[in-house]
Amino acid sequence: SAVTNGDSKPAPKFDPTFTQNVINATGPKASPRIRQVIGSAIQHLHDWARENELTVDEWMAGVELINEAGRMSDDRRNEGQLVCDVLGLESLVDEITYKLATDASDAPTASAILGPFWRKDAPERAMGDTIVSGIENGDNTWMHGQVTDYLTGKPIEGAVLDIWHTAPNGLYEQQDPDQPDMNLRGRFTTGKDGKYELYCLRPTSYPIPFDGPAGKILQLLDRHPYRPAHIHFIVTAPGYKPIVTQIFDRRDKYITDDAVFAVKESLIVDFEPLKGNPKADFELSYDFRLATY
Ligand code: MBD
Ligand code: FE
Repeated sequence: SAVTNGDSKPAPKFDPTFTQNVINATGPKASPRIRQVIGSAIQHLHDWARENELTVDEWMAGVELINEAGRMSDDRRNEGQLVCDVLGLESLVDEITYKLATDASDAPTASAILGPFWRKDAPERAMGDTIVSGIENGDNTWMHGQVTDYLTGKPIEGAVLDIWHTAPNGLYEQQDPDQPDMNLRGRFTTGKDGKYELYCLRPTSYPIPFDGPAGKILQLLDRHPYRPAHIHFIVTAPGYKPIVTQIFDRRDKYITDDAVFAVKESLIVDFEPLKGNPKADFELSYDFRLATY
């Protein structure tokens, strides 16, 4: 019978063997993981199309969106990743990959998504240095803490803290021609005591780029593009599992409404007013706990 979307017509029946034929086309040399993951993706995609009676026009609109994400992407903008972020997919795979990290206080520091704005080769800076340059209107913050082994509590020497965050105008330096190259980024290496200290800004909430496909999805879903104020970190140390994470400002109005669903309770921090330090108006104390392999 004809396929229609009419309310009074019975739901269309589709040939149930079609999807199995597509999956069975997989050849013998496909690796077991590829066979499993892509076979499953085919099954879910087909079920999704059938359940929603997806039309050719709707499917093509999705294809255009994917193509546009590809066209927009370069080494400064990863639109494909941003599309995944607004759909919650990067946060979900983070959770799946790092399920060992829990919110318990004696667990390793929880992970959070990398996001599209990390850059390799951030400048190596001396302990106690600032990552801020050329910004007059920021809330300077003294950030400090210790990197420890989460089981023994022992300080970790030679841990590298790679940090990055946005300027008060809501832009990472690579999005903003007015910021110096590598502004608000740096790498700091701990000494014997595992301690670190640096100067950064108290960040502000900011809208993720919404002039492309990710923004289009937000608009179609009647959603806002804001992320709560956050600072990104990758913490690495010889013999330890690297941690990719972010910390979030408790007082931010988007703390319970992150456009990319990355906030975890143990990653929420308090910026405390700081007196008597000419270099900063806020203090932030945060420790990182790493697990061995
Ligand atoms: C960001 O700044 C970010 O950190 C993530 C995860 C996604 C989009 C923009
Ligand atoms: Fe970010």
